[in-house]
Amino acid sequence: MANASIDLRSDTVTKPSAEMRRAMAEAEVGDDVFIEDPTINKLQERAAEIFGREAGLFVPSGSMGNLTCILAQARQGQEVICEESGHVYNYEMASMSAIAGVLPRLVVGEDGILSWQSISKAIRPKIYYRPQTALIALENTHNMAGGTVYPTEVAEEICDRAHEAGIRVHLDGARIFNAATYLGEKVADMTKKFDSIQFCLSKGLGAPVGSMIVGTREFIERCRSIRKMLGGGMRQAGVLAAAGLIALEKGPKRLQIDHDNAKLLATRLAAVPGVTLNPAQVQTNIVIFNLKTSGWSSSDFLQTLAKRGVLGIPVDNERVRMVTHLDVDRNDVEKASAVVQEVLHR
Ligand code: TLP
Repeated sequence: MANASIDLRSDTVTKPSAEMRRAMAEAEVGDDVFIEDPTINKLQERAAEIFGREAGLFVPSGSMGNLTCILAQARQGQEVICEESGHVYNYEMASMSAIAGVLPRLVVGEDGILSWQSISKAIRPKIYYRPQTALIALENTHNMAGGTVYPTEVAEEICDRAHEAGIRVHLDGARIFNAATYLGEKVADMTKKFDSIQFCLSKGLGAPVGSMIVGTREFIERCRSIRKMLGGGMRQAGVLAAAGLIALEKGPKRLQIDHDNAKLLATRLAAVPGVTLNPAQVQTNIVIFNLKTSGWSSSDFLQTLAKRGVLGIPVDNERVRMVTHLDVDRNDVEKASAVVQEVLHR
């Protein structure tokens, strides 16, 4: 599998560039638990600056970033509102309940996008014998809805109204730069009302490892203790931050290429009988299509595809996800689409 030539399973599969590897080898390092790694410090300052926040914190993964923010903002027995197909609920090993002791309260979004109207119905009344809503977690872009983007005014309304109700709002912004590219807006402007933000360096931006949390200095100091509690206090992690800095500076500038490739992939796939997909709904770098009318299950289809050197992942028994990234180009997308056509119509 790993030798397949066109890997569309995720934008996490990218390999660090030669420039990143050089920077990693040459990185100035120190012990980050003593807050003495200059490269980590620089990455954290730069992330905070880009998001217009006081401080940032490097964490090993997006999952740890989300959990850290939940632990910092919700107590055991409280509720966290999240979208039904959201990552934090479906793909993070139930950490919010297993570790943070909170109850996820699910709301169904339209293409993954929640509104204040849908959220407000799930907010608990302030009665002492009912669990209390502490936090709302939004995901932008929304992964399993196919990389969909929150209009900034929708996210802002949720933040404003939540704050009026005494509820905090977390952003799982694993792919927030993809959302920014789609909207043509700055991440600082799009996210200014959120209480906490987690974004990934290791997805479309191309770093081998790592995510960032940004927020107020006080919030980040709290997160630093929680990160240590979770086992995420790292030592000479500047070797990772060196790649992260390049990802942060250069990654966002090329995301439009991934979006164009995803659109092309979607257009080609939509033309294949047996594939149900509306290319107009593809906003960023994630393409999800349905095979129901082809008679194939997603797992049989993907196994057959893998034998021909194209990889995707199943969303469920009928749906398949393919993600474009910096290690695939237009030509790869054309080839992958041709292989899909071939497999479905042998
Ligand atoms: N997503 C991965 C898989 O876990 C599905 C992927 O291939 O897309 N938030 C969102 C929205 C994510 O998509 C992911 C990873 C995470 C958080 C977690 O990041 P990591 O993998 O660094 O823990």
